[in-house]
Amino acid sequence: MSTKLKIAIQKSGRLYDDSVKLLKDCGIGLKNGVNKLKTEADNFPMEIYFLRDDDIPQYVEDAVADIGIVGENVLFEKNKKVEVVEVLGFGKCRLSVAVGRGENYDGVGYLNGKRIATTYPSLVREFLRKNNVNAEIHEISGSVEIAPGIGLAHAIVDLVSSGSTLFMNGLKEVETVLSSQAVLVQNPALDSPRRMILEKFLFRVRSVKKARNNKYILLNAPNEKLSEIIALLPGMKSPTVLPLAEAGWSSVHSVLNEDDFWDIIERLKAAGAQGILVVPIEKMVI
Ligand code: PRT
Ligand code: ZN
Repeated sequence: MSTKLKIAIQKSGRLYDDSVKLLKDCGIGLKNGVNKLKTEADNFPMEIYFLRDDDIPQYVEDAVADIGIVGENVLFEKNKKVEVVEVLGFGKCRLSVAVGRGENYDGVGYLNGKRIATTYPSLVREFLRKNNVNAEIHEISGSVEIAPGIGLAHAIVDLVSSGSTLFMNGLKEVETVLSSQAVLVQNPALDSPRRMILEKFLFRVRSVKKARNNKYILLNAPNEKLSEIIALLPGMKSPTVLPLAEAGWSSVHSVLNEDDFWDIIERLKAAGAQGILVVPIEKMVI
């Protein structure tokens, strides 16, 4: 049997859809097997294991899986011997300290002598140590946000994305312990056939990430404005300029980064660009 790279992804939950979508965008389709623990890729030497996110760092350390997709929050809490190969840009959240909305929070010193409920004891211990705070950590396994309301703790450390869970429980976010997103991790001791498959996979992941961060833009411009408009467009090399059927006009094609997208669009319009079309890019290979 030829070598396959084993990847662990979350079985169900917040990282599942984005993990499967990433594989799909990399051209890796999953066989619809009846076995829910693992499946094979259709057209790539890869086996996919579906696991609880908390177990993924350990499985990768133990080489049960060669690579895995997991949130940095879980990765740093578990502190296993795995290497981060790529940040993936999804599953973004913050691990934050929250206290009752009515509390007079005046900095980390507030936490001295307090009791903090969390499912992330290691990260909280590290945070308290760095900030010279002496507080009691109370580890619980879930529903951390209700701890202050039932008198179990004065503060909590939990994941936050929109903030609505904290709000609904009468809490306010006061410190960020960690900003987190999903990352691809690997076992540090992959053999060379597996490393080669990982390189192939990573090449695709990076192309997909680039494409997600960029848009293809087409616009029409009067020729006398061309140099001003071209100066606004970074592009991969320089923009493509094609003459339109109407004399004195050209069509300009380029690639724009998501970060400065709106800013550049406004400046293009101001410079005389018309009929601006923006289209998603499926893959971007540089
Ligand atoms: O079953 P399994 O153990 O695999 O799943 P799980 O229940 O432990 O994890 P899951 O699916 O909830 O989250 C998986 C990963 O998604 C986390 O480890 C994070 O890396 C990432 N992630 C991103 C989040 C959130 N955003 C998030 N908002 N994980 C959890 N939350 C929870 C948070 O704990 C709180 O209860 O959502 C609530 C807060 O959300 P807001 O929007 O109200 O602020
Ligand atoms: Zn979990």
